[in-house]
Amino acid sequence: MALERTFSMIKPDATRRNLTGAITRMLEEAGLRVIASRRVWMSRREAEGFYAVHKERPFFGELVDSMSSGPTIVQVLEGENAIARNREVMGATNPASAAEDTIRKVHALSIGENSVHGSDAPETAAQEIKYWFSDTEIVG
Ligand code: IDP
Repeated sequence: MALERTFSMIKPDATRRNLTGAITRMLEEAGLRVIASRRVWMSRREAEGFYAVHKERPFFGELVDSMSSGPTIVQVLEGENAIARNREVMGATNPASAAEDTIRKVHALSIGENSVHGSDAPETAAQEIKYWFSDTEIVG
């Protein structure tokens, strides 16, 4: 399969606990290459825009609060089958159900503070990359 790109975030619960390196290493060991990376403290408005698809969900307010509570690392990852591979190494949304050795099993605190985000499909990956990065910031 050709190289694919996906969008990833290391969330504030993880940067607060100084896990940026540990999580990036797990992504790299899964065969993913960081081809763009930036540290941002997103505003509530940016978090609301990024997660607009969830705006009717009961946890939306909590999600926006948490994502704007501290620094996030936004990244573009590249690799074979990168979208599925990233979802696999992230583990299930709820860390209690995540498989052994996944990022969420090892590091996440709860279903809300679950340490990482990863795009779930090619269309969302393209949209999410564009939300945070210009073409010149991505160096493959
Ligand atoms: P995903 O991040 O595994 O793709 P989604 O269902 O798309 O999961 O949810 C987006 C994010 O919203 C989750 O990563 C998590 O931070 C938060 N979230 C999802 N479900 C809940 C919940 O029941 N309570 C609190 N936060 C939640």
